[in-house]
Amino acid sequence: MATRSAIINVMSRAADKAARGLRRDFGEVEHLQVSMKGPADFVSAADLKAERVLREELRKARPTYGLVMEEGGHTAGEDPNHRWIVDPLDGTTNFLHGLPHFAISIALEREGEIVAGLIFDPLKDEMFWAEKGIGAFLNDHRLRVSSRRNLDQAVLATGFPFRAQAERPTFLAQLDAVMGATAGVRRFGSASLDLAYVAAGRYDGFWENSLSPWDIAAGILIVREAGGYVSEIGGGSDMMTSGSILAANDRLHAPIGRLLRDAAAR
Ligand code: 2AM
Ligand code: CA
Repeated sequence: MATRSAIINVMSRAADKAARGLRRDFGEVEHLQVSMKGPADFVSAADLKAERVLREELRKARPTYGLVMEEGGHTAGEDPNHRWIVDPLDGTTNFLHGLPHFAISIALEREGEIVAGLIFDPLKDEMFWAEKGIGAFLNDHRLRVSSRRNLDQAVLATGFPFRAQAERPTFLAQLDAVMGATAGVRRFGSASLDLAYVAAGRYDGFWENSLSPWDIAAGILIVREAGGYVSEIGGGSDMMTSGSILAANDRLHAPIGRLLRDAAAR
């Protein structure tokens, strides 16, 4: 059994509360598919509602901490050393389409370093969380990345580029290389859960470009605390700024990095 610290309790209570609304709203989405207006406005309202609940809960528990949220931007706190980095609904497109794969992601940054992370999939009731130096957990069980060492047996996750069309040729070259070298590639549409699944050993690795800090802040810590390696695809360590990320088990991180960089250089 894992003993949860005060800060993890704050994060899990906030996530639980926001999840109740998301679960209810997800149940409504399928009825809206047939309405005239369509579900997009409804989902954006659900997203904003979850964000409001998270802001209120986190503020109530730690009134001085700053907040960075996907929809609401940046709120400075009195305490310059602590801030929450929050994605209230990661996997919005899935939610909109009635695909049951999305999560709430909450990270706590202290003096520029992520010290706690939590990713909650409310439909599967899976709460992935980690604290720096303590370990990574799924609900009450400790997590460990996969021990697979052969690339040809590995299953990797990725995300398709959604912003710049210019990123597509490089991505397709990398996808082609990975398809030829591994047992398969998955694209589930929630970067936070992709990272959580690397930590859980479900995926052997994950790479994507152009992500935002709230997509990856919690996941980076959870993968590392589960014994995995995380870097930019190019090998650097500024994932939160560049949005480029490669996470994998300790054995496959280097060979996957080489494969992706070689493909991009071709
Ligand atoms: P979101 O659901 O919170 O938008 C999938 O590739 C990842 O990219 C998801 O974590 C998703 O987070 C993020 N993303 C951001 N903007 C996106 C967009 N316009 N289309 C698809 N995914 C987007
Ligand atoms: Ca997101």
